[in-house]
Amino acid sequence: MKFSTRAIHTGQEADPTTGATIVPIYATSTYTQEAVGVNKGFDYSRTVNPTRVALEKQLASLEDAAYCSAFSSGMGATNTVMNLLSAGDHVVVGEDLYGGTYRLFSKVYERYGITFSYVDAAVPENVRAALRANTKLIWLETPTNPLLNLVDIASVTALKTAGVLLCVDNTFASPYFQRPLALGADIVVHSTTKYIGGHSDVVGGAVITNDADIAQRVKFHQNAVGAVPGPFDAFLTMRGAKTLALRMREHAKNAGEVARFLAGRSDVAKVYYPGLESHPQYALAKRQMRGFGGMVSLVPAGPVERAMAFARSLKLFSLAESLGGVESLINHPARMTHGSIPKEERERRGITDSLLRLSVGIEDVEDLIADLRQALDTTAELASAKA
Ligand code: P1T
Repeated sequence: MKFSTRAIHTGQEADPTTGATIVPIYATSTYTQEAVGVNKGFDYSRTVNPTRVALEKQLASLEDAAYCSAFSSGMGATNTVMNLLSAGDHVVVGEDLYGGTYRLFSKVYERYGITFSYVDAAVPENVRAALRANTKLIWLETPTNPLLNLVDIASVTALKTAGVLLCVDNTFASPYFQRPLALGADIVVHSTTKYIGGHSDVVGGAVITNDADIAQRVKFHQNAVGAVPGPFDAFLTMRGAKTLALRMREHAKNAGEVARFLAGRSDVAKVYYPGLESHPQYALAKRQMRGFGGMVSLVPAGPVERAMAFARSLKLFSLAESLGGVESLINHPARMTHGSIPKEERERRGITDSLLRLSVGIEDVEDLIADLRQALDTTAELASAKA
């Protein structure tokens, strides 16, 4: 079956007890057993819940994978991948990544005796150079948050040595546009809060793999640690994911038009979008992704005050963290999503105080461009002010 069919049907057979066409919200923490150890495959909802199981089957199928464990947040998913490691292990990390992931690695797992090397993974050779005898994991985002750089997943797969797992955070592309497992990744992580849920009304995460051993270890930790989504969250995420293909096509179409509009403005200093021919990795984006996604970052010309005034002047793009919902958002990475990265480190990576990130929604693109135009025009006099 094709992607859109699987999104709507996989894991979502009619309910065996009632025939309900839509998977019910099984709001139960526990299950009545016939005798000790005799049950219908369900014993306690931290361990297993039918609504969550349906979501897990749906999400696995979207990544063309065999196994999925769902979590209460993207960070819950990331944390569980880190639970597979032990003190003394080393991780190579693509340095352009979500600030919360950096915070988890640097503030939590360093204390547990795990070490990290941050590299510019846009150059795969940098990943190879950072590998050590005790490296157990390579952690990548592509496209990256917030600079929309790409990492060549197949090239990194080719250089990894035995015993090293490759995990790709596929949140920005979504499984509709990119399937890292097919390119050799061992594990895919999602913040399902974003495109998969798609409506900014639920927080969640997923760990997806084709490797039975990894899947079993992730399941063990899902139950042992307990960062599981409740049945209501699983239901909302599953409902959102049914329309992922439709939404992603619109997000990408709108983002492409927004990026081209911004690139044509002389008062916009920089535009980051993998679908622009001027993007340094445009060729890789065309090869590795089936579409360029819905995220666009920009630096308006002028000082920081201009960037801030521009963000405030927008009427349709809400100033908010997160991304991937049907509504457009604008985010200031330096002070919002990436505030946990020290300023010096942030700036070295290119996350300047004037960088803004757009999550381009699926409103009518003419309205979105009109909003961006009026916000640029009304702040134009600040563009020539000295930085
Ligand atoms: O917020 P949560 O569902 O826990 O997901 C964390 C996460 C993981 N990976 C990536 C690539 C992410 O972007 C995020 C969350 N990001 C934001 C909230 C944001 O606005 O960038």
